Amino acid sequence: MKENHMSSIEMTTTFADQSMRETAQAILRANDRGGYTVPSAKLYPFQWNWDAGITALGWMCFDEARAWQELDSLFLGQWENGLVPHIVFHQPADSYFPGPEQWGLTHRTPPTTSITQPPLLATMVRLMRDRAKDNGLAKERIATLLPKLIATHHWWSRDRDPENTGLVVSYHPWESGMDNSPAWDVPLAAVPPTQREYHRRDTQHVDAAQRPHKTEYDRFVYLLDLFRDLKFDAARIYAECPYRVVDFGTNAILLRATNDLADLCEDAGLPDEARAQRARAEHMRQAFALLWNDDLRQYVSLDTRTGKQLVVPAHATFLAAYARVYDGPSATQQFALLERWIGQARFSLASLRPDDAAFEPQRYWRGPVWPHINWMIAEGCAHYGRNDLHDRLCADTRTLIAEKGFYEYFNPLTGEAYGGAAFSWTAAIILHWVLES
Ligand code: 9WN
Repeated sequence: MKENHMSSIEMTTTFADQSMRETAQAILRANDRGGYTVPSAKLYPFQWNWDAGITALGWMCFDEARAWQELDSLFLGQWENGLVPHIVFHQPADSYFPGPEQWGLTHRTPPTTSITQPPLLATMVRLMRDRAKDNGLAKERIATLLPKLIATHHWWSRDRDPENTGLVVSYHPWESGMDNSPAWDVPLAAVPPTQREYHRRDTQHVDAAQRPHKTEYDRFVYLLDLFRDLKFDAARIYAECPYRVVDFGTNAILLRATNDLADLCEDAGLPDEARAQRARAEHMRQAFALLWNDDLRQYVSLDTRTGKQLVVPAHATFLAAYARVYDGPSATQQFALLERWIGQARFSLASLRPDDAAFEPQRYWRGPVWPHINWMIAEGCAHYGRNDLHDRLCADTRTLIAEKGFYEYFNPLTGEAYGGAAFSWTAAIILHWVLES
């Protein structure tokens, strides 16, 4: 008689997976504020742009209607010019600085910030479409979302690349989503510190050693006041903002999203728009040559105020795989670099190369492992046939979260968990990626 017995190892894995799945779903439900998800209850009590995109992927694994709603909620904050803000303040909360009253935009409904975040939404929509079981619902939701996505991409080209260089600029480190990366140290030093008093809230929730320094916050605040003083005028900000950086991560994410948007447009019977997006993607891809650094043998960001590259070994370089920019030889060389980087810490992937002098394994974007970036880089590795690297990133992500909890980021040397607990995109990454791999 043939029986379908699981081995004890398989059973343990299955139970562990089941419990991770249940925890991840429970976190998303607990962070749901009625149509949008907060990244972490106290630390980040509003809806964030790129968090929403990744969190929607997580919802998609068990509640498709709710997943689409996440994006609909985010787009309630979209500006008339196409900008999708970095935070949408759907409801008040006093546990975060800078809250809605700080940005000069409380007249908007809902209030928002005046900056944006890495533009991954078109890619998320495409992945959601590919995963959808309810194809009718997906088609209907995409029909509503598509004009909004197109408007965002036009805004990026028009407002953030007014000289048509093929590369878009960021005006605030928060726009990179990698807020205090050592890559921003030099351009941020050119920003004057604010002279006004302000009261940070993040260090009430998280140990200050895991967060940016006051010198950085003084400049973060100066910049947000500047945007309000310049009346959010794109041309004036381009001309006057002291911080104007081509962030490699943002550009790689935008390149990928532009190609995904073109595919969505083709599907929707918009061939002219699809063609325009593909042409833009090709223009971007060619411009990436300016971001290659021969000493580090990796991609870096560029300070457009000085024309100088920001020569810092940040892990954003590996988003080039997610953006599909490698040819054969560069893929081989970059994956060899990735292997060496992985070899320098117990858990991958450190956000800064661990042998760099600026490496701090506990401080935010200056060393720690971030689960959602692991997924994006691993996705790129798998695309180029490097399933070994994909699997290593995935296994480390699983171990860190299984052993330490659903935290915001982790120490690559010790595995210690940091930042916000019960974190939404960490839960989403477990559902969308780790449990599916
Ligand atoms: C500022 C919400 C956001 C993420 C960013 C992450 C952190 C905010 C902060 O949290 O940034 O936007 O106050 O530190 O750096 O990537 O989107 O999770």
